[in-house]
Amino acid sequence: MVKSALQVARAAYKPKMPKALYGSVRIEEGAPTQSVADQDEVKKLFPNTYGMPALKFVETSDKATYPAINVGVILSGGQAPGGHNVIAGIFDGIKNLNADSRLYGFLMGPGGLVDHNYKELTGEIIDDYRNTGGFDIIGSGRTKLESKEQFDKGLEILKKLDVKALVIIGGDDSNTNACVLAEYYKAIDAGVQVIGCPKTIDGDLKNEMIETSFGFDTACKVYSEVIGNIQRDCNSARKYWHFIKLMGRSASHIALECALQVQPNVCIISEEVEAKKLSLDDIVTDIAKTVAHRAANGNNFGTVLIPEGLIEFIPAMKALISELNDFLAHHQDEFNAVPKDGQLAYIKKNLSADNAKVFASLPNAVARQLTLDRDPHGNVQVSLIETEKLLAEMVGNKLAEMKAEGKYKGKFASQVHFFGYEGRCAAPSNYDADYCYSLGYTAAALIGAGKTGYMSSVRNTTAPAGEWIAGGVPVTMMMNMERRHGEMKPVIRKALVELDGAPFKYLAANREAWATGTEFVYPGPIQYFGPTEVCDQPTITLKLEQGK
Ligand code: FBP
Repeated sequence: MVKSALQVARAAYKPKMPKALYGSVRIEEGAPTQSVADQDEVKKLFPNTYGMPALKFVETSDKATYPAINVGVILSGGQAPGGHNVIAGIFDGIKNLNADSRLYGFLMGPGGLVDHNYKELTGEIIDDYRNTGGFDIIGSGRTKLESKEQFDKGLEILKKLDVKALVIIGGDDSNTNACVLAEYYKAIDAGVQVIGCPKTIDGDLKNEMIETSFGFDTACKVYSEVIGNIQRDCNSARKYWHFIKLMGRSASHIALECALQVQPNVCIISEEVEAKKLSLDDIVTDIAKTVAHRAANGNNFGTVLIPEGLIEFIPAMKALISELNDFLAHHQDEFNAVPKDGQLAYIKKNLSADNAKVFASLPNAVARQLTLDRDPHGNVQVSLIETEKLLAEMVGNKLAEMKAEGKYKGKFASQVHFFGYEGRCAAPSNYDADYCYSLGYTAAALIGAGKTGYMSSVRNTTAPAGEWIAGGVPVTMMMNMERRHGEMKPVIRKALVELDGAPFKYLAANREAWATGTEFVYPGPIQYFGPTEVCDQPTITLKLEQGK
């Protein structure tokens, strides 16, 4: 395999870890925990894994000995930079417990466990993937692990390989399923521990014990680099408005972090749209006013950042999507059987009057995108909805109206972009390389301590890595009950942008100046080698959240 010069240099990088993890560790237990909401329901569903204490690893001089252990690992869902380092951390961590421990990777996501597709991950294989982006070491997939049949099928191969612990690296939905699996294996005394790791570029798996999900840092840095380049381009040619949609599912964390990094003219935050009950027309009018204002100063160019989940947060659209989700959950086959040219009419006919009206008001392409298959967790695949085109077109129309009324003089030409896949497999930043390796190593320590139903947790990450705090947080602690596929289910609560949080407040305090002036920042590419202030910075979101 030919490797780039940077890949060769990065292979030699030794990720930094919390100081406590370098030697032997002792566990400090916190108080029993509660789920974030719906305590009675969650407790009933997880009688064996509910209420466990949060854990913290501290250094000890006592030397413990551990038996060799076989561990399995699964990558679940969308790629996020640093996944390979989580696996390297698990590998080194279990070898540190006992040199005869072995690691098996299940291939192409949770489906690999159910279908018994796996490979042993040897030291040689691991070395090839250290500090690289991607999930290609074993592949990833979106199969939802949820049925007893799948769990039992998985157990067959775990028994055959003598695997005593399984690490599931995934987002909120995958970690919810990891917890259901932990509960089931504990209930039947299967002798298999299950540990989760917080992955997702979306940044929406976070709480007081999980500061950030891995991959968010690198992905935002990659998008910010490219948005910065676009800003410099548009500030040079001065003839385009760029409408840039950013991945992130429902939450606007990625759009917000990129805005903090690049200071665009406009950044929409879905959570604010919902709170202020803004309509699509309100959003379009706001952008058009900014365009007109800049045009009055001779600036017929600018940037608009759009979170990919926006459409779900416009109240009228939210109600429509919720009814569509429930309806399609029960009538998917019937819908699929309707000829393509009759599908929109079929949906309209089956919706309540208000929602049918909203549905009918949408451009056909967007209406069709809303009816596309849900992902295996029942979510609308918002990345497929072309909001950037919708907004660029609607702003153009609004400006034409304003021109006719004499309220706008200027030229409007737009370019649209969607950034998502470009950043998901980038080589991890030093932050993600260190954080991921530490998460993996912590997972190994949790396994050594015999724990199950925990998520690996590494905190205090705005401090130098040596001062990071490693431990475990019971997955049930993050759960509440939500409606999925038309039924109430226990799920990890998604962290959305908090409008009273420091990152949003910073945006709100500065956005007017960014809209009217041209205060673009050009962050440039991720740096791996060089001064700490250039190479080892966490996201601005994290720094503001921690008052740094
Ligand atoms: P998860 O980390 O939650 O799996 O998703 C990350 C993500 O990149 C989302 O931002 C995006 O909406 C989705 O995956 C796209 O899915 P797919 O990879 O299936 O196209």
